[in-house]
Parts: sequence; C-alpha cells; structure tokens
Amino acid sequence: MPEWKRTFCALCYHNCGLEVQTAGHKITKVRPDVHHPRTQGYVCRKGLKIAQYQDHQDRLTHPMRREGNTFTQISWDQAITEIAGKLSEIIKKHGPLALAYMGGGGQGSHMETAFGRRFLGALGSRYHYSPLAQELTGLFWVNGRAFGRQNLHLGPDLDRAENFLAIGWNGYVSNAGVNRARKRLDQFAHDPDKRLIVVDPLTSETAAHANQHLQPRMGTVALLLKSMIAIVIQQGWENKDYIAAHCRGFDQIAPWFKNFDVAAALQVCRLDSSDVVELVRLYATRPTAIRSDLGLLMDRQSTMNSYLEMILMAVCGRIGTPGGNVFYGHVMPMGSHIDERDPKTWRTMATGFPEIMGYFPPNVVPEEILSTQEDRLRAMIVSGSNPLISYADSQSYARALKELELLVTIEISMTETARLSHYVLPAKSAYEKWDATLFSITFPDIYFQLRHPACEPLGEPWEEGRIYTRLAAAMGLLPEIPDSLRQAAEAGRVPFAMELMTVTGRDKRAAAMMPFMAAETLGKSLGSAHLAAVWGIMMMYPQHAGRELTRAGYQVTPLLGEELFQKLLDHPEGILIGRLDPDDNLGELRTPDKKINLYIEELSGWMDEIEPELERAALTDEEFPLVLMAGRHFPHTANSIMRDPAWNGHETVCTMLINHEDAEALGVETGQPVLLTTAAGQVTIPAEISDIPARGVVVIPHGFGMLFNGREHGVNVNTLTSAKHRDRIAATPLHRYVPCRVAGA
Ligand SMILES: Nc1nc2c(c(=O)[nH]1)N[C@H]1C(S)=C(S)[C@@H](COP(=O)(O)OP(=O)(O)OC[C@H]3O[C@@H](n4cnc5c(=O)[nH]c(N)nc54)[C@H](O)[C@@H]3O)O[C@H]1N2
Ligand SMILES: Nc1nc2c(c(=O)[nH]1)N[C@H]1C(S)=C(S)[C@@H](COP(=O)(O)OP(=O)(O)OC[C@H]3O[C@@H](n4cnc5c(=O)[nH]c(N)nc54)[C@H](O)[C@@H]3O)O[C@H]1N2
Ligand code: SF4
Ligand SMILES: [Mo]
Repeated sequence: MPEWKRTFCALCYHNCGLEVQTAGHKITKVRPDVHHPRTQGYVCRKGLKIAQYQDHQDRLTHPMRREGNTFTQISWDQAITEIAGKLSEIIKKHGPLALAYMGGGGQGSHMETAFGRRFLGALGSRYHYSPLAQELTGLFWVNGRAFGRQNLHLGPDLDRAENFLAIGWNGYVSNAGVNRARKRLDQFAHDPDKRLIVVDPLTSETAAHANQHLQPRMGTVALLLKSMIAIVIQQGWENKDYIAAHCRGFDQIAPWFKNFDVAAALQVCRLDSSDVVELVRLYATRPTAIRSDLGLLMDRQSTMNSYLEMILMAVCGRIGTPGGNVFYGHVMPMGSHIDERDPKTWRTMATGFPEIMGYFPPNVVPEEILSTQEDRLRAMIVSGSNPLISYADSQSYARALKELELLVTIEISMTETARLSHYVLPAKSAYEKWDATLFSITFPDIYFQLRHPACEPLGEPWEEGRIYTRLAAAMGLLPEIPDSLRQAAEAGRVPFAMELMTVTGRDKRAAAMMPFMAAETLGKSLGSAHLAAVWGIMMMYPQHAGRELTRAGYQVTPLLGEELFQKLLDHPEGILIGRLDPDDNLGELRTPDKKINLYIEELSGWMDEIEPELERAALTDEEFPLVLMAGRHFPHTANSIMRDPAWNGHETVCTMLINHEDAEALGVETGQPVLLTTAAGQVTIPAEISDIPARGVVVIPHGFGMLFNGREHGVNVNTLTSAKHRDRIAATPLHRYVPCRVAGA
C-alpha cells in the first residue's frame, strides 16, 4: 500500500490540508486530511482534483528560448548566462527602473517572493506588480491611514460572533479568507440563535443559504454603506464610549452622514428602508462579524467602499472587539507599510500610482510599457502569474508584452504569457518543492505549514529561489561568502545560525542579501533554497512574536527558531505557531495615539460624490444598459491555474449567466450563443439562464480562454475589460461593474 503523504492544497489561499499518494511525478490519490489542525478534513471540489494541477501535457520541463514563433530547449547554464547578460545590458543602457517583477508566489507558494523581490531590489528597482494590487491595495491603503499600518488586516471573529454579515463575498463558493467557509456559514444559517445575512445584488450560492438576503442594485455598495452609517448616526446608535476611547476624528466625519438623505439613497439601491434600518439596528446592538471581498473591492467605488466599511465597523464599536472584526496575526506580514505622502515614495512612471504595501498595480503595466518616456518599462520577469488571462485588457497586454526588450516567464505550464516570452523557465510545481504560504486566516490561533515535496520533479524544473539565486550570482550581486559560513552550514543549523549572525553583523550588504546568502550555504546542505528561506523566517519570528509564542505554550529561548523549524519538518500537517490575545486586539493598532483614525482627508471630496442623485446618474448608460460581472470565481475555475479542461470533465462551463426575465426579453435560451459587447471588446458566448443574476446583470467567470491542445477553451473575460476602468487611488480594476449590452449572435 503506497504511503499517504500530508500536504495542502495550493489552488486557493485557503490551503486546506490534503493527503496524497504519489507515483513518480504523478499524484495518484487524494483525500482530505481529517486530522489537519486548521482545516479538519474540509476541502472543496478543486482540492480533490489537485492531481490535474501538475499532470497535463502543457507542463514545462526544460528552459527554453524563443526564436520567432518556435521555442528551443537550452541548458540552465545557458539560460542563466543569457538572461543575466541581457538584463545587465538593459540596466546599463536605461537604468534599473526599466525592470519589473510581476506575480510572485501565487496562491500557495510564497517563498519565491523573498527571492524575487530581493533580486529586483538588488538591481535597483522596486517595481513589483502583484496580483494583490488588482484586488486589495485600496483596502490596504485605508488600513494604513486608519490603523497606522497598511499590513494590519481585519478578519471576522466568527467564534464569538452572534451574526455573520456577508457583503460582496461569495464564501460558499470562493472560500476566500474564512477557514472551512461552507461549514462556518452553515453554522450561522442553521443555529436558531445565530443569523447569516447576505447583502449581494445576485442570488449567490451564499445568499441562497442565508437567513436573510438583501439584494441591492449592482454597483450601489457605497450608497448603501453610507446610508448604514447615516442611520447609525441619525438614530444616535453609535457606540459613544468606544468612539471616545478608541477613535479619532469622529467630529470631522459626522457631518458627512448627519444630513445624508437615506431614503433617497436606498431608493437608488432599490432596497426597502425598513430592512436596512433593521439590519443596522442588529449590527449596532449585537456582536456581528463582517466578511466582504471582491463585491466591494472590485466595485465601482472600490477604495471608498473599504473606507465606508471601516467607518461603519468603527462607529458601532466592532473593530477589535469580541464577535466583530479583529486584527489577524501572521508569521510574516504580507507586505510593508508605505505612506505615499512621503515624497520619496515610488510611483509608476507614466501613470503616477504609488506603491501600496510594497506593490504596484498590474492594471497600468501596458501603459508603462507603451509609454514614449525614455525611462519606460523594458524588461519584466513574470512568475506564478498569467497576465494575458488574468489582468484587464488582454489585447493591450499582448501588444505591450511584445514591445518588451526582455520578457522572462517562470512557470509550470506553457501559458499564453509564456508563449510571448523570450525565455521560459520551468519552476518546480507546488508538490515538487518545499514551500509555504504567508496568508493568515485564523483567529486567535496562528498556524504555519511547510509543504514538503510529495512528487518527483518532471524534467529539470528548479525552485524559483534557486533561479533568482543563480541569476543574482551571474550578475555579481552576491557578496563574498566567507568559508567560515560554508563550513558552519555543513556543521549544522545551530552553528550556522551563530556564524550567520557574525557575518551579517559586520557586512551590511550580506544582511541585505540574506535569503541568497542562506540559499548559497544552508540551502545547499538542506538541498533547497526555499527551505533555507523558511529557516530564516523561523529564526526571525521569535524576535517579534515573543508574546504570541508564549500564549501558544512555547518558551522563548535563543534556540526557539530552530525548534520551530524542526517542528515544521516533523509535522507536514502544520503547527500552531502563535496565539493573539483575543481580549486586547486593539493593542495591535499602530497609529501614534493607538486610536483608529476615522477622518481621511484625501477621501473627503470623493465622499461628497456618494450622493443619491449623482449615483443614479452615474448608473445610467444608454449605450450599455446591462452590467457585466466580469469574472465570477466559481467551482469550475481556480483562477487561471487549472489548464487542462479535463478537470471539468470537458463540460461547457464557461457561459454567460443571465436571469429568466432578461433572457426572455432578449429571446435568448440556454446554450444559445449571444454577442456581448463592452467599451473594451466583444465576445460570442453561450448563454445560461440562471437564478443567480438579478435583472440587468450578466455574469461571466474569470480564468477561461486558455489555449490547450491548440484550442481556446471558453472566453477570456479580460478581453472585455478596460485597464482604465480602475480605482482612482490604487488602480485596482472595477471588474464587478462593467457596463455592457447583449444581443442574440
Ligand atoms: N472556486 C474558486 N474559488 C476561488 C477562486 C477561484 O478562482 N475559484 N479564486 C480565489 C481568489 S484569488 C479570490 S480573490 C476569491 C474571491 O472571492 P469572492 O470575492 O467571494 O468572489 P466573487 O465571485 O467575486 O464574489 C463576490 C460577490 O460579490 C457580489 N457583488 C458584486 N457586485 C456587488 C455589489 O455592487 N454589491 C454587493 N454587495 N455585492 C456585489 C457578487 O455577486 C458575488 O456574489 O476567491 C478565491 N476562491
Ligand atoms: N476580469 C477578471 N479578472 C480577474 C479576476 C476577476 O474577478 N475578474 N480575479 C483576479 C484575481 S482576484 C486574481 S488573484 C488574479 C490571479 O491571477 P494571476 O496573478 O495570473 O494568478 P493565477 O491565475 O493564480 O496563477 C497564474 C499562474 O501560476 C502558475 N503556477 C502554478 N503553480 C506555480 C508554481 O509553483 N510556480 C510558478 N512559477 N508558477 C506557478 C500557473 O500555471 C498559472 O499560469 O486574477 C484576477 N483576474
Ligand atoms: S481550492 Fe478548495 S480545497 Fe483548495 S485550498 Fe481552496 S477551499 Fe481548500
Ligand atoms: Mo484574488
């Protein structure tokens, strides 16, 4: 009987525990890991199909160089030497700002980012275009202003909540951000003492399970949230003690809401006033946790929605208090805090968007490349990302990527982006390498899991960390490594730690290049650059998380980092690595006075635009009378990660959902092709009559339109989206509200 190996699913950042059997490079059997400490046997359909993630005919096995339309296999040595040479030439001629790094780590393999970002930085660029900056950076920006750090992130405190309010989040399907989401949702929906309330324009799968479903008009979240705050303030339901103790700026924000015309606003939202007042009363008086996601973040008022959501939570005293929304812990924050009011902050060159939490928005990349400025973007390394499918305006993306002097794609599959690249480098898949994920999705416990290699590599792929280390070495970026450090690495991890401290203490450059130093020394004796990076993270973690570790039962000694690393090696199912103090969550605030800052000056003009009549006018479009939800996340996609359509049994799953009445009015039936047109493009796609969309809304999933076996499967929704339809602060795409029209094809 083959051995069951414990691992976790890399298809979404939820990372459910799995057990797999393998033979060579194949995963042959999969089952949920019922003893997994965090997910306890929970999985979705995608996790159970993980074998097809890495076993298909488009897997990359060897480095390749493109000449015209054909790729030639080359050796790793040749690939590293040529890429390093070309990068050096471009930087010498145009300076380091000509270089960008895109993607990084995807949903389940974050160790590469430590190397990719360090490599970029060592060359003198900060331009990391990350998928996080096409959804979350508006929210991160608000977090920075309100809580003092962009990387302080709130999540629902479901263990202590009486009610669960989902706004613009379809957790029943997406699972995003809530551990064992379906189970947790069911607990709220079925317990007579709890309630699940869903605010969603569509009858999403989550809405269909709710005790109560409020169905606002698509694109009116900001009006609704502003109305909810106005009801709180006009009724005097704000939590005065909490505001006095924990908030700053209430008097400055109150006038926005005091005279706000709630009745007129809710009319535009097409909601019944009494339903909303009841919801607000419940939220203001009972411990209620909120989970929102792309329905807010990718809506037309993206950053404003995040701001209003924060104000609503704060005035009701639901931030950092039991059963509300709490600051989650982490082993390492997902990014660094950047305050763009500092004039030294980096901005994109042609479009002027600031770095937020260390990330730049993929939406602007075509403009940055196609700009006529001398200091435009000319070279890019893409890893774990497929911009031609994932980012807005695929047509412009394709045109822009072709203009690059150097495009290197690090991938496991021959993607649409890889096909345009000058060099394609094969990465080890999630199940062939050591790796870990840094997203934290539990409270108050903090877990960490190291994914051990489960399969043999197919061909000659490398870990991404090794690729960047070799490139850095070839470009002369690595400091001299003393023999003493190499010898210490052979002697063991404890002597290595001591020697590393001595070396980095006296050589600043060595400290700055730490992941590479560790990869070149300890990484060699461990057989993995990523494992050396995880070791480094474990060595650093106790330095800033002593209290969390103590609460979780650890004794903080100088050797604790080493102990944690060994524990990760011994426990592939993951370990409890810290615990937050659930009774002092507001202690996490990082503003100078430890208060929540309610007034964000830069948003005050925008706040004035959130008015019923202005919004009503903005929602009317004669040319495009319908709204396209461009990119639903649903059970038959895992972003663009699953390429072989066999994983969906070759069913036609890429359809345009349309509701009965709209279909009837258009004379369209299920299976019939329709012509869908937006300002950016046009596609023909089969219609599917469904109970999910509301009147006036059509829905297409994201993650289709990929080439497999010489054929395009489904429609790439990003041929319909414009990169300029974006948030004014963070440039995140507004994919949840794309005006369109539909006609029979
Ligand atoms: N199966 C599957 N799961 C996934 C993924 C996947 O590709 N497939 N991808 C993962 C990733 S990367 C992410 S970011 C998450 C995303 O997870 P979600 O954000 O949960 O995914 P969406 O499908 O965008 O669902 C958002 C909900 O917001 C609603 N909405 C849209 N517009 C509005 C509005 O104006 N107001 C309100 N109140 N609601 C609105 C939509 O109807 C929808 O039900 O999913 C993750 N999980
Ligand atoms: N219109 C529209 N577009 C959207 C969305 C939407 O709702 N609407 N949703 C967006 C969201 S929320 C997200 S997060 C993005 C995600 O978009 P992307 O950033 O493109 O990320 P993924 O689709 O998750 O993964 C991309 C690639 O990672 C590769 N890969 C898998 N494993 C590994 C590995 O171990 N190493 C390396 N180097 N590569 C690997 C896969 O083969 C795949 O090609 O898409 C976005 N695009
Ligand atoms: S795709 Fe499904 S099984 Fe995999 S981590 Fe996400 S929720 Fe869990
Ligand atoms: Mo995402």
